[in-house]
Amino acid sequence: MSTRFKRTLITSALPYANGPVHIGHLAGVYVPSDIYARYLRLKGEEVLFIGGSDEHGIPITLKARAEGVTPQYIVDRYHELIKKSFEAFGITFDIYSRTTSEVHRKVASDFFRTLYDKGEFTEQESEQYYDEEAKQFLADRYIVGTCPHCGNEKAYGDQCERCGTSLSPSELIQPRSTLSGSQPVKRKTKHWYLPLDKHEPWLREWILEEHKEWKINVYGQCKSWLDQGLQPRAVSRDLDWGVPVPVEGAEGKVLYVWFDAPIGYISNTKELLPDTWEKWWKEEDTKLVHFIGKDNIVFHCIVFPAMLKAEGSYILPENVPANEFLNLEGDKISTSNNWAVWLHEYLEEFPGKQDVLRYALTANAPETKDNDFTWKDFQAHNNNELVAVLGNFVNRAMVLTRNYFDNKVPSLGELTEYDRETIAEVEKVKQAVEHNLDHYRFREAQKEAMNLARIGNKYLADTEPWKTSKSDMERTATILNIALQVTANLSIVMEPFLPFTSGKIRSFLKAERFDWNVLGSFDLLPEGHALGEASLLFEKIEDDVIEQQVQKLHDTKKNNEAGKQKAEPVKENVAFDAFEKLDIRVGTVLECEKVPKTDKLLRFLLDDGLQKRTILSGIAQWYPNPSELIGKQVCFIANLEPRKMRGILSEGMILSAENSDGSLALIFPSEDVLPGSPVV
Ligand code: B3M
Ligand code: ZN
Repeated sequence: MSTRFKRTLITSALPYANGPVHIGHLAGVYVPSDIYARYLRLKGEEVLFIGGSDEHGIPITLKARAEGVTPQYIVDRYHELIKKSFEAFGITFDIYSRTTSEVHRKVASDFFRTLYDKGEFTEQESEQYYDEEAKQFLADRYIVGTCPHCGNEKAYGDQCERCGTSLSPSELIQPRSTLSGSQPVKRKTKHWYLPLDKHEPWLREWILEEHKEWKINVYGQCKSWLDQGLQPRAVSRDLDWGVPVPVEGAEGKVLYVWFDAPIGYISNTKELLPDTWEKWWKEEDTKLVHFIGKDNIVFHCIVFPAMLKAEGSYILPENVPANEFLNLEGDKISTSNNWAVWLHEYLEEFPGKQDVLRYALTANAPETKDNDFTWKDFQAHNNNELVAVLGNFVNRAMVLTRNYFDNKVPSLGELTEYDRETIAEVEKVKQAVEHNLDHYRFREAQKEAMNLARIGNKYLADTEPWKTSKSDMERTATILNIALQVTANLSIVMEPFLPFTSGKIRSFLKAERFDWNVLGSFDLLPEGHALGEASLLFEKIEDDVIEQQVQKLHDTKKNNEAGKQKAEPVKENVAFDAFEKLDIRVGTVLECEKVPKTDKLLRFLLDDGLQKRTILSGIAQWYPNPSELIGKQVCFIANLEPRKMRGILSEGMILSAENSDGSLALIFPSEDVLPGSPVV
């Protein structure tokens, strides 16, 4: 650590509590931040590692709506699940809290108020879509309509998922609210903005000049944002889920989720250390490091620093080592398509194998470009590296010592030239690992750590203690002493990467945890020290296990696609005569047109076999050219109590089939029949 800093505050992105966490989260953010925290702690440095769930924002309200439950119910469920998964993978947060906590509400609210009182916000009125039926403003995700680029009728107000174009709601053709289905109207609303344009000059200097050492992907993204010119950003929203805007006249408005979420790092620190949290956030000798994924770069490098600067008493991040994305078997990980390896499922299916996943993810970490996780690759890392190199070496050192030296550390005799070379190589590992970890190159660091096991393996293969034991026990003792010291070194160097394995090695050696500083030493285990019981560190993963996982992935995706179309449960049985009471018939469409001043209603005039009958049907949005229906035959309920809608008497109901997305399709008989024919 350079002399400027006395302590390190590590934060890792707060995952949205709207679903479980998957390998992409682990690879991109939580494993690297945990490696870093463990490494610094082992070095004896003062470290704080902050995590938590992000429990506000639209995706959570959408999920709640889809399930018919409250947002609180959703976040309670996923916060617990996420927290447990992280614990199981050995992510050593000092605190894992949540943005619905009381502390957070207050810290975020006060933060806003401070900026407000200092005049750091601008106020702007803008027009936003409003749903008059649901009586609320609509977030972009709550509006769907036809994509102006590809014609997809289910494009969202912020993006078309078919062609990938970013949209604004006003670009959608025939926009409709997902809350009520009605056409939203524009309404004026007032919001508070953080004038990023005002902050641009110092941000340019701070990032582009003073932080040229940031990872190239991070620096590049910041530069491109800055070069495009920063715009004021709204920090409030019209929504009923979030931290209320603490200003008079702001009823119905909450802090924008990206305003309150990063403050979550501060509130979680405060929750953990109510008396001393400020030294972590406000003293210049704290090194603040944010671990995030690439989609969060602008918020952590530009928006949050601008908020901190505007507040005035906070330090700025020293580094933001953002990762790119991890794909899965060649495709983008997707929660909604269930194309993911979920951590809670992995834990059930591969009990005790947390380190294997940690290892495979770090070996393949998307540090400088997007990377792909494949199960084959996972198997190869396990079988060819963990089993064949690390596990094999430790096992040989242990078993040979048990066989030849009664499970006690044998004495070190005279060293050969080759022994000295080996020792020199081991000594170099520390520096190589440190150099990479200090530069947030976790993948390279792990490779260097693994190199230690390779050195050990090669040493045993070259010195062949099983042969020397036949003639020269003194030489054999030296060889195994060296091998055991390498094993002890492995327990140190692997601790940040493979904490469970490292603990096991220590238990084999009956050793306490060593400090990082002694890494590279050859006097870690004293002569005569009695060793513990050893077992295999890793086991081979067979092809069928891997094939099953790949199959499962494809199956769940398929089921999921089918699931989207899944039918409603069948209603309660009714007696036959209840059915017979309904008079369902076929009628021929004589006229069909949209009811003026409505969005949904079509007026049908049917020939019902006896007379002409008017029926209104709320299917206009799916039949944009109603006149094309003239001449078609439709099914209708003839004896439904007539009712008046929009001043027109509707005499019955026309039958349509409803799709899972709520769209409706008329039902036609498969061939023409006489008007008035009963449906039986
Ligand atoms: N919840 C977005 C994400 O999970 C967001 C991160 C917040 S970090 C303050 O990608
Ligand atoms: Zn499109």
